Amino acid sequence: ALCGPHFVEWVHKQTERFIEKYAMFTRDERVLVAVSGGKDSLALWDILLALGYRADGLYIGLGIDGGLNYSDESHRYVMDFIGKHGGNLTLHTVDVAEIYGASIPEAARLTRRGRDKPCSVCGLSKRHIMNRVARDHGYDVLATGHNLDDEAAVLFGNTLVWSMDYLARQGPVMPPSHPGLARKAKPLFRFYEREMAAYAVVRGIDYMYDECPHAIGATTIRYKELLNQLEVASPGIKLQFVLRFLKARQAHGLFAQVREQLELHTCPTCGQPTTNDGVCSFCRMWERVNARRGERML
Ligand code: Q46
Ligand code: ZN
Repeated sequence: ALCGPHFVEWVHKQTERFIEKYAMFTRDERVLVAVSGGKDSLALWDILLALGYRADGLYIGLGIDGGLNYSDESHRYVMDFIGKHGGNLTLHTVDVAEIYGASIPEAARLTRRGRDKPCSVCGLSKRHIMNRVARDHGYDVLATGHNLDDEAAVLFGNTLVWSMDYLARQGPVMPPSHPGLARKAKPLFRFYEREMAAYAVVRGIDYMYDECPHAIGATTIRYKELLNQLEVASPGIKLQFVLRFLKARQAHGLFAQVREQLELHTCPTCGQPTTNDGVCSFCRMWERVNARRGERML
């Protein structure tokens, strides 16, 4: 119902309100925005810059092609965004193959973890890299562009199987799980996906329109479709689902015990937190990948 300029103003005001309401970060803190080249992460970076936050970017090159040249194209959109902002934004770029020895699809092929899909190798690696870059460069906060549709779908999935660990941790802002790590924040978690798409269009942000080729058939996408059907019948249901969960958890201390019981150790190889008693899953996986690569080269 708003014209372009008023819609942009509304998005900025709302984001500022969410950042303050959920105590995500302040203007003095340094924020690292994980940018994938998609609409949500680029919109988030754009909004934070417009609001005067100290926001830098992080792009992770996963080496995914899938017939779309997916990773290279995504990177091009990120560079295009930086160019449109005058070229003087700070972007940290991590090329997975260059640093760890194999692209995500290659690593997935070399481990049992990714026999069907590279997503578990990918998720594990992205989480580790985001934590590492934020820690190594002294960022206070790691911000991601998750929107309401993402949050509702993940909550739906976690609720269906009563995944206590995840239900205990899902939220718009999560304190650091370990000394030296950054806080995690999702400033867009109350915006619908279509609102972010509209924001990108109105602001002239070009973005990678295609989903990652490995996202096809993902359970989260099925949950999103289901929730969209529910939303048509009961407008506002997604927002209620997420907000009432957060309220109930806070008011009744739900899952507090699960959070307290979650024992984290420090990985002796990389120093990041892990539930393993020893080397973390990320380091183990890459050790295995590189051992297999070594065997193949012999
Ligand atoms: S990027 Fe990676 Fe996603 Fe592609 S391989 Fe799967 S997890 S679908 S968010
Ligand atoms: Zn480790």
